[in-house]
Amino acid sequence: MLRRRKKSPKPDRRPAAVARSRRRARADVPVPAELLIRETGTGKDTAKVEPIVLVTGFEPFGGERTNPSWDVVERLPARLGALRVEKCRVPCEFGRAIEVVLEAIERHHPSMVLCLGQAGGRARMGVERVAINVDDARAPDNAGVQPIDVPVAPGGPPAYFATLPVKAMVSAMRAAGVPAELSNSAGTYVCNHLMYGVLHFLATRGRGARAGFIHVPYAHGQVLDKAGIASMALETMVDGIEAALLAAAAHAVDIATAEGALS
Ligand code: PCA
Repeated sequence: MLRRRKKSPKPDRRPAAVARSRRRARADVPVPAELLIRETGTGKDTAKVEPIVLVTGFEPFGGERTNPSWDVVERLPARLGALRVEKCRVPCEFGRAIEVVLEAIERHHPSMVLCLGQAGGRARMGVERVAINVDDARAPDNAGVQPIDVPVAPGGPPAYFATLPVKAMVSAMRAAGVPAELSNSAGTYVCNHLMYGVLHFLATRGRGARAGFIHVPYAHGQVLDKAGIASMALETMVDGIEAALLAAAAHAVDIATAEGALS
């Protein structure tokens, strides 16, 4: 039988920081940045700490050896104007893609989230306006899963609009000399799935962070064996994303330019 140890007076097991917190606060000691409420881009009265943007890109899929969405993210600087840039590489897998990005959101507490994905065949940078609540995969994802007509979030709203200023971002990319367009469909594959998942999470538990999605064309190196297919230089895409991020940080409210589509 196990013998009970004699009880000795309880030691103070609180972590040192907690134990110390009994001390009176001193007015001249600054509050550590990580304890301040982060700037959300919406209020004037939030503490002035460096705003953080989380930018994500996907791993290769569909037989490609690279994915320009991640190649662009890798090339972004760690700082952009007043923004601190955090990066996250996302698996091209239904479910797991959302999990990985939500983990990164919990880790970095960004005020903006911009996800990038490859849209092979498109000629311009495409800022997505809307994500819809359906997975309808034309091909299996990188885990071999192929959902057909399954909701991203059962019981969730049919769609979410991007909460970043999509038109200001398109216009800033063009001003930087980068071909860009507003897109009204992110498709029904893993990119739409991720965009919907992130917007759904932020709408329900987001502390005011804004989010959006940009589809990028193939990089030049991907079309060497593909005739008649559009591509863009990675450096041009990087210029575009930098311009889009700065525009997003500068516009709490979107601009009202005519970007509508006829069909
Ligand atoms: N593009 C795919 C998924 C991953 C990516 O980069 C899409 O458009 O859904």
